[in-house]
Amino acid sequence: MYAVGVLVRGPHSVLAGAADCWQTNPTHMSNAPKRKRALITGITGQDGSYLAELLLEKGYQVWGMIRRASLFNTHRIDHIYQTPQEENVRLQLRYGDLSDAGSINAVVQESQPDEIYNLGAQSHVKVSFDVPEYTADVTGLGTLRILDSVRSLGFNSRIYQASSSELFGQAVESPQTEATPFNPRSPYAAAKAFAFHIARNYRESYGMYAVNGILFNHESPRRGPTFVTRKITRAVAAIAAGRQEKLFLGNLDARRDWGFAGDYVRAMWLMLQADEPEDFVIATGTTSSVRDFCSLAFARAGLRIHWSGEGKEERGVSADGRTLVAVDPRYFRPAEVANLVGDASKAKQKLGWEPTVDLQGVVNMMVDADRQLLDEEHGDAAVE
Ligand code: NAP
Ligand code: F7E
Repeated sequence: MYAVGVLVRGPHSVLAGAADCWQTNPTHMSNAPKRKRALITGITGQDGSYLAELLLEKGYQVWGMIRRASLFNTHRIDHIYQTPQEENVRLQLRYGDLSDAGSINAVVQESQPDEIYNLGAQSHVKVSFDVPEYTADVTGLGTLRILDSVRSLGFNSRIYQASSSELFGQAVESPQTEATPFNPRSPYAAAKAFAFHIARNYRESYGMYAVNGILFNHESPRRGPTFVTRKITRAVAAIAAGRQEKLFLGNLDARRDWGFAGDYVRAMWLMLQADEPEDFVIATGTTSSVRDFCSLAFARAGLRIHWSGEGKEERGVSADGRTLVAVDPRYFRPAEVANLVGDASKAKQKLGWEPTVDLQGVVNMMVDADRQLLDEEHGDAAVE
């Protein structure tokens, strides 16, 4: 195994918020309090990177499990990365894979975490139709491997499971709460349903502190480029710069409750600080269509679009008559989730959690970041 470390810089100073994470350690030789230790799977992903920043700010010792790739896949955490030769290393990375129980056991054993955030997953809904068995293995069974590793090692680690609003699928009520029945519509959602229930089962069977955060869609400039919001904001940046002609999308009618990822990782942390292990819905409470998101994103770049036509013939057209958005059925899904909107009242009441960024704020942040990125790159912003 290889180890890398981190020197926390700027706003992520080791001094910032450190008081949040000290704990006494009765087994420790000295009387000095020790730092809390957190293990994050999926640390190289959107949420993992924001969560790592948050925990470092709070003074944690952070361990991240990363998987081997043929190219560097740590760009989202490069700004908090430093070599293991530095002093006071606070972030350590270990190779591992959610499909490999041995590697999970090794990193859990070595890090002895107070808290585990299981964010690793094959997280793309449409791709899960292409690789259903792999998705079930990593996104579903991977969660069981984490839980059983902690159980068999006899650790008291608190475990956060990244559950998803996709569990509600073709939702039977609106808005969705912790009590809304699940109705998964994809291999991804089915895998997350297994993960949800096995986390709850380990909590009930073995008294483990394992909780599900049922998070609705959350976005940021670090969102993967094939999720619809980022696909749109990258295309808007490229079109506004004259580097791309049009954007092809799938179902423009789909409605989602979009929040900001930075707000949502704060909720994950709060869930593991509660007195009792409980599951929570995390959402903004407003829903908008893909079409709405598009209109807002183009407007942010100074391009007003109007919509004409219906179904596969629908177009987003600029004031000067150019088609900037067209529908390509290749992006339709075998089964679609039409409309999601969450009610996060329980999180507000019990955790004091509320979102700080609304949809317009998310759109502005993402469009501005992608335009700046394009300016800096002076390169080609090829959009999938
Ligand atoms: P993401 O950007 O796709 O990140 C997924 C992470 O999982 C990446 O670090 C990825 O590594 C890692 N991973 C993938 N396969 C793995 C494997 N076999 N073994 C170990 N790690 C693996 O996802 P995200 O948006 O940050 O979401 C975080 C979690 O929350 C996921 O579980 C997702 O399903 C769930 N969730 C997300 C949302 C949302 O709106 N973002 C909402 C609800 C739930 P690479 O970097 O190497 O690919
Ligand atoms: O799709 C529609 C698409 O891929 C949103 C993941 O983080 O959130 C995410 O899953 C909607 C869908 O996210 C395109 O059909 C239209 O209705 O951005 P998405 P998702 O499927 O909601 C949940 C909560 C998770 O847990 C997941 O991990 O947008 N849509 N046209 C499109 N979607 C994509 N990707 N690309 C299109 O061209």
